Amino acid sequence: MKTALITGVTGQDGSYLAELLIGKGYVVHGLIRRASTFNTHRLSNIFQDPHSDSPRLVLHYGDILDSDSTATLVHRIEPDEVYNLAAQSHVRVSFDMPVYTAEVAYVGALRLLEVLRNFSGRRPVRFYQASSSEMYGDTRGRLSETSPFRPRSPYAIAKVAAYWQTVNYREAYGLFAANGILFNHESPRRGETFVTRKITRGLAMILAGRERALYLGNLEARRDWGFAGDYVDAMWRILQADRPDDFVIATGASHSVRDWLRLCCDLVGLDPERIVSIDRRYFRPTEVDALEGDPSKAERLLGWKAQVRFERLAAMMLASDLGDFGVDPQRYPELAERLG
Ligand code: NAP
Ligand code: F7E
Repeated sequence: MKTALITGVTGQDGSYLAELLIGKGYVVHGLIRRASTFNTHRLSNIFQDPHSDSPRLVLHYGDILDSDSTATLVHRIEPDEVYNLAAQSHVRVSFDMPVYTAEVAYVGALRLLEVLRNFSGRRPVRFYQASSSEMYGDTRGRLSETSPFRPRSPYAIAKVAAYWQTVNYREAYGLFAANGILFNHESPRRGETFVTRKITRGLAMILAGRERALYLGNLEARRDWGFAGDYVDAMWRILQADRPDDFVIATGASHSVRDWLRLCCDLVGLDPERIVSIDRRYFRPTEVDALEGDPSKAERLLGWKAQVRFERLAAMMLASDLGDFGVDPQRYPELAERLG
């Protein structure tokens, strides 16, 4: 039975990855931060059964910035695989908190790599780093593993540094350390301030009579949006490869924020012109105008391919948010048809 450690287990990807690994028979250990309120709602359906002898998910308090407690944990649980998903992951917020973002997203990854370099003398371990399409920033065209990075935010710069540390630990110390360069991926568990979820949740609140308007920033930005459930499968495949390597994970198709807004509004019969206002507060000092990935290396070497496309993703997220606000998705024929 394999053992995995996930940092960032309480986040969108951490929760899907924990489910995937448990389904494959792993014992999963997750690092969680102490908070004054519950922060484990995304994990509630897979919590360890206190009456079971075989734990499925074990949570440990810690922080990616606290390498002493991480080292103690790693030496105690002896993981076969470590997935580093912990980060201050909001690009807009990284302009307000650049140093903190760098400490968590970059120095946190470096500290964990140091812990694993020491531990790997005892047992082989595989390390996954959550790298991001934001690292490409201003680079144009279909982006692959050989495209240059031109980061445009404190978040992206921190992720570029963590990317290169991961490569360096692989080359300098022979650690099985790999980067997944993941393009935007969404789900009903997406954080509520990222634009796809902000829109699906905002429309659901309007239809439930809780809100009257939705305030957004730059509608012209283009992203390559996929489904988080598909993307955690790619993370796992990256660590099962014969040798450590770096992979772009994307759908290969991009759309604008305006396209997403229009599609979601069409699915529930709302007119975006009537409900959306543009608010300058949501613009970024430097924007990444367009990102589209070329996932052919992952398709060829990992046998991975994105399954859920743009329209289905929107329908899935809208239906979930409507349900949360007590609105039956079946009331909207276009949405019901997409849900199948
Ligand atoms: P998310 O929902 O924002 O989750 C981030 C996770 O990191 C949360 O569990 C958070 O814990 C944890 N965390 C933050 N600071 C921490 C610290 N100091 N110590 C320990 N844990 C800490 O992000 P996500 O969408 O799941 O993304 C997962 C990873 O992939 C992130 O590194 C992100 O930057 C990267 N990524 C995401 C995408 C995407 O489109 N989703 C694309 C490329 C790369 P709390 O719950 O306590 O806040
Ligand atoms: O913005 C525009 C915004 O915040 C997407 C993170 O997971 O993916 C994510 O980063 C676009 C941007 O995601 C609003 O200006 C317009 O152009 O949903 P987002 P992101 O910045 O692409 C990458 C791959 C990561 O690695 C990150 O961790 O949408 N936009 N209006 C808006 N964005 C937000 N958040 N809110 C708005 O009101």
